[in-house]
Amino acid sequence: MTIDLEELVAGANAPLTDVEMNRTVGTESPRFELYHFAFSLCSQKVRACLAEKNAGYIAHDINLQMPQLGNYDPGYVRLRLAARSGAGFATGYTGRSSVGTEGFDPAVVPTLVDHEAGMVIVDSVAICRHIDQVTQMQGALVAPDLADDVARELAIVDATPHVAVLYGAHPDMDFRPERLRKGMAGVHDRKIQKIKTAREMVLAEPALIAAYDAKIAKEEAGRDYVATPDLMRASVNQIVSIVADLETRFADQREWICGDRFTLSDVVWAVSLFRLKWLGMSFLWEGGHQLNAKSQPRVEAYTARLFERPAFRAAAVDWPGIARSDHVSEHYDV
Ligand SMILES: N[C@@H](CCC(=O)N[C@@H](CS)C(=O)NCC(=O)O)C(=O)O
Repeated sequence: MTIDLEELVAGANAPLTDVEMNRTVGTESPRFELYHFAFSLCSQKVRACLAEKNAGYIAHDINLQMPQLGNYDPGYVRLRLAARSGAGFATGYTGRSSVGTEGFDPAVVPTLVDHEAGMVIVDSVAICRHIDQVTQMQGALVAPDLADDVARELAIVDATPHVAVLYGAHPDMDFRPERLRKGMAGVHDRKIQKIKTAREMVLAEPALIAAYDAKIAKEEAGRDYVATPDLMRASVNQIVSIVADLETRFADQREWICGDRFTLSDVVWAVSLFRLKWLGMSFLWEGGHQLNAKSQPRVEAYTARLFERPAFRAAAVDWPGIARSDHVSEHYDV
């Protein structure tokens, strides 16, 4: 099927009229348009990658929380469907957001349009890889000799159940910031309501109806998942293990996760570890906690190196509109 990319982009951009929420980063007339959300983990990975590469782009902030349809808007979903690579729709829920394990979600951020290549790209890992390949501004984030190591780390971060610990509470202890805790009550039902509103607008388009129906099924599964104590307990335990394993890979005193060179793996680890700290999970490396006794000092030292990176800070700490958390207050300048 041939697609008219510019028409799809125009359709996605039509409701995005707020100047503050649609701004150009870096060069004028950049080749990329990024549809993202300030707080979204996957968006932060992509923004950090763009910043590491010093690449310009138009940043369309799709506010996932406002009463507007945002990421459920038919124009935006049509754009994402143009990138579908053959992966089936995600309809279940495991607390992760990897396309590899969950399937394709037609109504999430981020989405990248590369005007020069004439492509729509979805999935943060695929987007970062693409940006790295087509931009020459700065050094490669995936050097050929490190490709396997980088891929292994990207897969580990992708398989971390970040979504579970954002939307759901550990049954014995909700360590998340209070504001988030309150905001998440009933969130899946609110999302489903919005998706149904969007679905009503496209009854004559079977491809969109299928996309919205899959998304509704996924959100219903998500609602059940976060209400199941054993699943939530297992998600936290999984993250405890992932961080303990990470510690072992630093046994040889390496500076970055793949050795002495900073790679795309470090970009995504920074975003992941900061999110875990933001949520109140620094006990993962500090230890001495009811949910994790053992400290992981090499991971802690790694977080200090990562969180100081200017590109990371610009994308995931200082980017306007990111909700604040007392758990990371020492990382804010003001
Ligand atoms: N595998 C995708 C996952 C994207 C994803 O789950 N995005 C979340 C934010 S990090 C989202 O847009 N959620 C909004 C929703 O489900 O309504 C990626 O890495 O880009």
